[in-house]
Amino acid sequence: MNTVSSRIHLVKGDITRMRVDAVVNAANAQLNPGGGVDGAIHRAAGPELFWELKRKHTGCAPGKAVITNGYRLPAKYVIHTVGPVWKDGRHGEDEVLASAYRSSLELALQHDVKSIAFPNIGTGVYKFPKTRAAQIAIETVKNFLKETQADMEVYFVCFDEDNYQIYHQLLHPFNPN
Ligand code: AR6
Repeated sequence: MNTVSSRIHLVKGDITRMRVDAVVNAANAQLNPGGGVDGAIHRAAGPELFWELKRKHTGCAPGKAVITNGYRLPAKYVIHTVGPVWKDGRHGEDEVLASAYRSSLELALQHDVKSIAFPNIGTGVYKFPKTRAAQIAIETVKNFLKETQADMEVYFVCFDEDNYQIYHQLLHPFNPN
């Protein structure tokens, strides 16, 4: 079994292009198509994604996750999770963000997902501070892989340069860019 760190990968780019078993979507609690990564995933997957979501779910609470097919995406599944709307950090935002990552990983494991790609949940429209979000994301994924010994490759896909630099610092502190 590989070490936990060797199963965590950093990618800069567009998550809709990822050839993985599952991509994670940063959705809203109504599961309505929005902007950011959510809009990109819906556009790339096609309308069937929205129809399946609406057929099966009325919504998704912050910190929880639901799964659909990936349709026109290279990924077999989309796992839709809802991050916290940032207020001031004293309204349970950290816990909800950790729970969004954890719920997504649990759902992935139940569906025998061997590779999963995460966007930087909460750090766009929902305004979660990027460094704090990255620390929570990495810690939650590491703990999950350690605890479950899941045979899963995890990709952090950073779309913006700021997030990419932050993740690079945290994951590869001794490698210059
Ligand atoms: N691939 C990977 N990451 C992306 C892409 C992409 N194609 N496009 C944007 N990002 P956001 P949130 C990054 O706003 O903060 C939506 O309207 C982006 O750079 O998508 O959780 C939903 O419907 C940022 O780092 O999600 C909700 O209403 C990250 O994705 C709300 O936004 C997350 O930014 C959720 O807000």
